[in-house]
Amino acid sequence: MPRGIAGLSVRTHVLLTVLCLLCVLALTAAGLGLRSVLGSGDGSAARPVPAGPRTADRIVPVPLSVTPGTGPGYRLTDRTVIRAAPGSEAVERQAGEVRAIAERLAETLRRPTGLPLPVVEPASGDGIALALDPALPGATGTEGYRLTADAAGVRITARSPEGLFRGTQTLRQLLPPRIESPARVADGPDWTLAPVTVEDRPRYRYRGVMLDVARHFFTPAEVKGFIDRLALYKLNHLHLHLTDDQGWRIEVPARPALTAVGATSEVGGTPGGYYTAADYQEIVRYAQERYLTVVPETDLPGHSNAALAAYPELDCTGSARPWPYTGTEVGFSTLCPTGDAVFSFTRDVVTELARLTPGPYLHIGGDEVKRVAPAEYAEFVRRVGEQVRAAGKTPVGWNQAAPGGIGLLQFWDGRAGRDTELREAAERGAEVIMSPSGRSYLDMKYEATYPLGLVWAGTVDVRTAYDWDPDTLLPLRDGSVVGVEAPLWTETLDTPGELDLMLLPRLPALAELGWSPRAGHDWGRFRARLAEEGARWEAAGYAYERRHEVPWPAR
Ligand code: TNX
Repeated sequence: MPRGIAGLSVRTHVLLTVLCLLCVLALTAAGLGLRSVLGSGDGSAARPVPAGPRTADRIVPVPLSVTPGTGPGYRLTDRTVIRAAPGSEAVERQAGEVRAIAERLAETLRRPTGLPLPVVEPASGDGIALALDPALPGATGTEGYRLTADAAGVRITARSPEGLFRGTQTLRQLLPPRIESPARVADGPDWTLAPVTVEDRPRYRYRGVMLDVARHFFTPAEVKGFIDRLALYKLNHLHLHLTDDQGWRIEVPARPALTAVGATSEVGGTPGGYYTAADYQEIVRYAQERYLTVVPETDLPGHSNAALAAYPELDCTGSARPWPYTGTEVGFSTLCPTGDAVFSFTRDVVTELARLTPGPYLHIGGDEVKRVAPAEYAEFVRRVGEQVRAAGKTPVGWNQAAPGGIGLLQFWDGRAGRDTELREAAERGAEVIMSPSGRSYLDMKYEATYPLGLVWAGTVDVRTAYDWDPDTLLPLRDGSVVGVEAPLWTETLDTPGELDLMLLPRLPALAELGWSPRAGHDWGRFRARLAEEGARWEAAGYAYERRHEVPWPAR
C-alpha cells in the first residue's frame, strides 16, 4: 500500500485533510458566532464604541439576573427629577440616608450632563426613583436591589440604603461611558438607559481591596480617589495596611514617637507621612458614604521596624535596621513577643484604632515573623486578639495567625504546606477571606517585562486574576470562605496613576468574583464587558492598562 505523509495511507490522508478543512470551517463559523456573543475578536483590532443606548449586558460585576425590556428605554432630560422616597416605614435616619444617596447620584450625573436633576420627595412622577421596600424577598439581603428602567423612568428598590447605593452604581453603568466625565460633556450623547430589569445581590459578604500606605504613603485625597474606583464595582471593604518596616502611618496619641519618628520616611527615602485622627476619620466617613467599611491593619509583631525605630525598647531580639529603613526586604523585624511592655504598647494601639474605627474589624497582621518561636508567636497573637475583642472589635489576621485563635483569616500564601494551619482553623470554625497571591495580588506584574510591580508570586494577567473560584481554590470547610480581597502592596508604586495601572483592569475581575453568582462566571463574556469599561475610565481620567487579552474599543 502506498504510504503518504507520516506513515498514513494516501486515502486516509485525503480523508483527514477533508475532515480538517470541515473542522476549520466549522470552527470559523463557531468563532464568528461566539464573537457576536462576546462582542469581540481577539483584542488585536480595536472596535468602535457602539452608538445608541447601552445594552444591559454591560454591567460589571455581572448581576444575578438581567432581563432586557422593550421600547426605547429612559432618556434623562431637563425635566428628570431624582425621587428619594424612603417609604412610609422608614425611620428618620434611613430617610436621611436615602436622600444622601440620591444627592450623591445627582452630583455624579449633573457634572457630565449639565442637567438640573433636582432631588425631590414625592413618590411618583417622571424620573429616577430610589425607594426602600421591606417587601422585597428576604434573599435580597442588605446589599441586593432591583432596578427597572423603561420609557417612564428608572426605579431602584432595596431593603436597605446600602442596596440602593449598589443599585445606583448599576445605573451609572447603564448610561454611556462619558457619564463618568468630571466635566460637562460638550455635544453629549443621548443620556439614555436601555430598558431593563435587574435583580441583584452579592455572592459573598466581604469584598475588599487592600492598599499599602506604609511602603509609600498616600494622602487622604488620594485614598478617596481610590475609594471611588472601588465603589463603582460594588466593593464593600477597604483594608488599609497602615504600618510596616518603612513607616507607621496612623497617629496614636499615647505613643507619639510612632509618627514623630516612624512616619518620616518611605521606600526609596522620600518623606512619607501619616494620618491624624481627623484625616483617618475623614477617610472612614468618605468610605462609609459609599458603603465601604474601613479595615485598619497594624502589622504585628513582624513588619515592625518603624515602631522599633520609635520605641527601641520593644526590640529584644536585635531585629531592627537603622532608621530610616528605605529598602523592601520583608520578614526581618519583630516586636519583642513577650513581657508587659509589648502588651501595653499593643493595647495603646488597639484602643486608639478601635476608638477611631466604626467598622467591626481590626486587622493585626501576623505575617512573615521569622525570628520568633512558633509557641511564642501563637501566644502573642492570641493576647493581641483578646485585646481587640476587649476593645469591642473582631480581630483579623493573615493566614499565619491561624494558631493564635483568630476567627477571620486572610489567606495569601499557599506555598508548600503553608495553608495546613488555615485548613485546620477553618475546620474549627474560622472564616476565610481569599487573597491568593498568585491570583489576587494587584502588585504582581501583568507579565515579566512589565515595569511596575513584583513577581515573587508569578505574573498575574487579567485572565489569571479572573479565572478561579474562591470557594474551591483550597479544600476548606464548606461555607468557610466569606469573601475575597485584592491586596495592592506599594513597594514599587508611589503615585495614584501607578495605583490605577495596577488596579485597572484587574479590580473588576476581583469584584466579579466577589459579587456575581458562580454560574455567571465566564471569561469570554467578562472580557467583552470589561472592554466597555475602558471608555468609562478614559472619561473619568483614570489610567489603565490596555492588556492585549481584552478587546478594548478604539480610542
Ligand atoms: C508579602 S502578603 C507580604 C508583604 C509584601 C508583599 C509583596 C503579606 C501578608 N506580606 O509584606 O509587601 O508580599 O507582594
